[in-house]
Amino acid sequence: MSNKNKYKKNYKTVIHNHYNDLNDNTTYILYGRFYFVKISNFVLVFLSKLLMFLVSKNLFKIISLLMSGIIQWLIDWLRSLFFKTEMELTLVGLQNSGKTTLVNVIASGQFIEDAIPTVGFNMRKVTKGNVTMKLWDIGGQPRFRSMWERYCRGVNAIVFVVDAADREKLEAANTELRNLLEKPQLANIPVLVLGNKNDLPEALTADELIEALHLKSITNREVSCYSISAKNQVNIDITLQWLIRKGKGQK
Ligand SMILES: Nc1nc2c(ncn2[C@@H]2O[C@H](COP(=O)(O)OP(=O)(O)OP(=O)(O)O)[C@@H](O)[C@H]2O)c(=O)[nH]1
Ligand SMILES: [Mg+2]
Repeated sequence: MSNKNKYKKNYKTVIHNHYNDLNDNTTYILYGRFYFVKISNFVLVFLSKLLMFLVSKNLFKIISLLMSGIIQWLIDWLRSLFFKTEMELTLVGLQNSGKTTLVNVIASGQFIEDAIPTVGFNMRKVTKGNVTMKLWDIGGQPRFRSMWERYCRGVNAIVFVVDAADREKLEAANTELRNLLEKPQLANIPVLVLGNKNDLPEALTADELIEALHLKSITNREVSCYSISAKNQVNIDITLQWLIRKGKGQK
């Protein structure tokens, strides 16, 4: 075979192979696209059918699940808010008025008959629901009264306990309350006056105590007054509600 013929044959073979390659690639690409479109169509149809099935069969379930999830989230959020509520309260008042007894009742619900006079102060942490209260119970004897102001600084509320049945000591209670409230460091701190021992017949009512202690003349802060009995646990619930409201910064 001459060189010319050899060249012609090789040239034909190259051209032929080239077309074959082209055809193979095109077929491959076409089939690839075809399967891709087929598969993706199949997946989409399958998913939409599955969704339709779930929605038609379990629509009520899905909605209730969603609702319960949202409600649970809301409850958790509110609970987390309340758990953060920590407050400090200071109980002051003349000796024998019932401060330590009241703290025991709030903490354990029990009346302890023979409470011993407090020397200095006691501190108790009490948790009620989602509120943690730090209760400073200060001795009421004259030698401890100079401490009252220091322990009342920065608290959420001052609880002034009065023996409502001990009429002879009312004037002294009035003087001590005035002395305390005129301290500039204690300005604006809300005060709850508790007329304790209302289980005794000679005890003053809340209105009588408001009158006797001239509470209506105190206008530069919030003052409330309840008649309670730590012994019989009378009005302890409204006392706690008042205190907890102060912890949450509510009026
Ligand atoms: N009848 C009656 N007695 C009470 C009541 N609360 C307290 N007492 C009595 O009053 C006395 C004095 O109670 P405390 O709790 O020690 O008084 P306090 O204010 O803490 O006294 P100091 O610590 O000295 O300041 C005790 O004998 C108690 O049993 C009450 O509601 N009714
Ligand atoms: Mg005491």
